[in-house]
Amino acid sequence: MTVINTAVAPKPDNFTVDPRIQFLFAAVRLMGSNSSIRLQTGDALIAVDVQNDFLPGGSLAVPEGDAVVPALNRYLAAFAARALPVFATRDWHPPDHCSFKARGGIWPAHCVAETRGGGFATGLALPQSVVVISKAATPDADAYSGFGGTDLAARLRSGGVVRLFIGGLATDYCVLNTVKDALAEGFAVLLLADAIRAVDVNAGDGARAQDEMRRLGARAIRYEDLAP
Ligand code: VGL
Ligand code: ZN
Repeated sequence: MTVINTAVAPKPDNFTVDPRIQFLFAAVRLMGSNSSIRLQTGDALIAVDVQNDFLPGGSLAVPEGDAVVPALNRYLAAFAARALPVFATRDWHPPDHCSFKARGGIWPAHCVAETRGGGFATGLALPQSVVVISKAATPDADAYSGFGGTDLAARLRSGGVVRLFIGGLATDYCVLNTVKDALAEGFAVLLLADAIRAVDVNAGDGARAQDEMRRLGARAIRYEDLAP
């Protein structure tokens, strides 16, 4: 009878990782959750509706809406360093817009064209080359999406853009609808999870919007996920 005393088995010379642990590492890599993102030609940033009326003190203030400004500025610096294109959408309503309460809509008057409330947030570091996309600029049409009634898709395609980094305001309205249209138009979408804020008319609207965007194929990232 042979007795193997495992308690005194010698330590192997070459340390090897348990294959079960190796499998776990491989699975996490395949999930893609920890792979860093390298900015490259074909990428564009879209800053959605970062306008004064959506910031604290504005007529349709988004809670913590001002937090997207420094958050977006980090991404804007990364795009500027690589000379990659930046687009900024804006709600650009006439004074008698159909979405306003005075006309039976659900919102207070906001982002009226050529007013301070419609202006981009002071401190948002948009490059000189930014392409501004104005939307919902006629009395009887509303558009939460930057693609709604604009030439955004055509401009992106003619610029060779295939992947969009999207952040701004508000998660549960214009970001949500811009992301959905971007995916439907065939763009890859990276949702800037640290550079969005929600109106949250109903508690949880922002979280549900994020879930929906991910379910439809957007990947939620944070600035730290960018390769240096
Ligand atoms: C928006 C409400 C009304 C937005 C625009 O930019 O998310 N929200 N108009
Ligand atoms: Zn609006």
